[in-house]
Order: sequence, then C-alpha cells, then structure tokens
Amino acid sequence: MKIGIVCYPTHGGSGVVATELGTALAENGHSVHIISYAIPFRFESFRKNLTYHEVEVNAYPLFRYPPYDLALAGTIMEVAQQYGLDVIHAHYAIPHAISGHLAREMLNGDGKNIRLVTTLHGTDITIIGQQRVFQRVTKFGIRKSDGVTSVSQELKERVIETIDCRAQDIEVIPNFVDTERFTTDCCQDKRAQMAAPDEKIVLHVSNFREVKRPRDVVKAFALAAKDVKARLVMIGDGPEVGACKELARELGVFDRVTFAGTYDAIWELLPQADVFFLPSEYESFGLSALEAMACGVPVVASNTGGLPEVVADGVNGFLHAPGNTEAMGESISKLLRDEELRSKMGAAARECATSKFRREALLPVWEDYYQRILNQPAKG
Ligand code: GMT
Repeated sequence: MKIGIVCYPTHGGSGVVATELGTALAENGHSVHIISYAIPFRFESFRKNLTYHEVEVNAYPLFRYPPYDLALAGTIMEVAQQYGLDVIHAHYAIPHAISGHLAREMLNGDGKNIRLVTTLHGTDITIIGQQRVFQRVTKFGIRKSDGVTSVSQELKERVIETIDCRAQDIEVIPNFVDTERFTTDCCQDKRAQMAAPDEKIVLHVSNFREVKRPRDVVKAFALAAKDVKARLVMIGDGPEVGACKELARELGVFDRVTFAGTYDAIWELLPQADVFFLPSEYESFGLSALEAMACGVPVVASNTGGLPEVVADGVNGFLHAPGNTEAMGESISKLLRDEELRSKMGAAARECATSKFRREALLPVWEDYYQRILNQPAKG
C-alpha cells in the first residue's frame, strides 16, 4: 500500500504514534510518506520505503496568520498525485483531517479512490474539539473520513457523545510500543547520571501543559520523599515548568528534583526509573505510561480517560482520582519502600506491554483496517 501520514512533529503522543506506525509500515514493505511542517522527532531519515515531505508555509505581509491548513492540503495533494497514494492517514483531527479531505477534493477525479483515515488522539476532541469555533469543523472532518479510529474505548465513547456519530463508525486501535527498543535493561550507565546510588528514581515525562497536572507531580513526590530517599526526574518542557520549580522550592524538595528539559531517546532513561508518574487530568491513552511499562517500570497515574485500559490498578501500577496527590504520594512511597512489590509490578508491567500492546501484534491490525477501508466505496 502507499500511505501518506499527516502528523504534528512535536514532542507529543500523536506525532510519536504516527511516526512509529509509518516506520513499522515501511519496514513491512509499504511505501510511506510522512507529511508535516518539520521532521517529527522520532523520524529517522534514510530508511527504506520512508520519505518525509515538508509543508512549506510562506510568510506574506497580508497574512497575519499564514494559512498552514491550505499549504498542508496543497502538499498532501502533490504527494498523493506524485506517488499515487491509496490512503491519507490524518493523525489528529484539526487541521489534518480537513486538509486531507480538501486535498482529495482538489484531486477531482484523480482523488476518487484515495481513502481518508483519521485517528483521534484525545485533545483534538476533549480540548480543541470543544472550542465553539472548532466543534463543527471537527465533526465535518470526522464525517468526511472514510475511516475513523480512536486510541482507546473511552475516547470512542466520548466521541460518540460529543460528535454525534455511530459506534460502528469508530474503530478502537490502541497505540503500540516497540518492545525491542523499550526494554528493561537498556543503558544502565545512565542511572548513575540521574541519581545517587542510594536514591530511588521517580520519573515524569510530559509537555508540562495544565492537562498533565505537573504540579501534582511535585506535590505527591514531596509527600513520598518524606518516607524514602528519592529523586524526581522531570523530563520535558512546557508552560508549567516554572510553576513546578517554584512549588518544589516552596515544598522544600528543590534539591531532590531534576528538571532535565526534553530528551528524545527516552528509552534510555525509562528503565532506570523505579516508578513512572503520570497524574494527568485526562489522557486518552497515556503512551508515555505504556513506554515506561515496556521498560518494566510500574506506573502511578490517574484513573482518567483511557489510562485504566493501559494500566491495571494493583497489578502493574496504582490509579487514583486526578488531583488526589495524597493517595498518589502514598502509592509512590509504597512502591519505593517495597522492593519485592516494585519488582513484581514492574515485571507485570512489561508483561502487559508485550502481550497487549506489542508493535508486531498491532501492525497487522492497521494493515487489515486500511484494507477494509480500501474495499469500501470512497466517501469523497
Ligand atoms: O498528551 C499530550 O499532550 C499530547 C497528545 C497529542 O495529541 O500528541 O497526546 C495524546 O495522544 C497520545 C497518543 O495517542 C495519547 O497517548 C495521550 O494520552 C493523548 N493526550 C491526551 O489525551 C491529553
């Protein structure tokens, strides 16, 4: 198959999922074209069957806001025409589904057979899709797609509620993890750089937006750190970093928190952690938690969105209501103090990642899905 994948290039789950899927499809012999405004951070150049196409948006004095959506539609159309794409796969509804639809329309007769698949990742429905100005645009993009997938059952239910579409129109295909890259024993030399030998490591990875509740990371850690010698390693960057530093100072734990900024090869750091912590207000899935689990790290997270579909409470981690930092702190402390429990839950986490979310198991699911969509008449 010839597949065009449209995604955001930034450090965020949807871009990671899109790039990893594209890479896996290319390895399996499909011709894959990734379309974005910059190279996605997990994209590796010079791989067989995998090409990157940059969307160029030119500034012009008349444009206060350069029309990215149109530049994207033009680029998708060119790529579709030049390489004879079978499928345009838009990751994130706004604007990718709309630009994909427009590209197909612009191809007139030539575009008739191209199928548009849209994968909903969460905030495109829960945050952007709720903004009045975008609500109907999101609905339109979903209705015009030949296939719509959602990364969790919970997100699917939300979409049905808010977008008013039929259950049979949305396929749940969970995110996957490369369990050969995300392993339990990678890069053990990193541990000594992350913490002192007698310090346990609590790791948080996010884009530090409010929806991640990063201040709760600091609050809960401060509680757990009363009982046990530990270090909190915060990976990522975003609007709440300053507030987190401030809070760490206020709570007297600043010297026990490392704010490391962004780090691309996260599979090198995850196996060094004793606990992975994700207390988000909402996660449609929680890919970072799954990546930690693949590295044999138990997760403490919120019981929100699709997280309970990934983390099994009491088996490979602990889940609590968003904002319940006391309970989260207790769970972290429990795991850090009880090595037997930590290692049992860590092994269960790896087992869950490999049995339910392994890349090799989910790739054929995607291939079958594309094929099914291609066998149906195009919507156009
Ligand atoms: O979580 C983010 O801020 C990034 C966001 C994105 O759109 O890139 O992630 C969403 O998609 C990921 C991949 O499907 C999911 O694992 C995340 O849970 C989801 N984030 C939210 O729902 C907040």
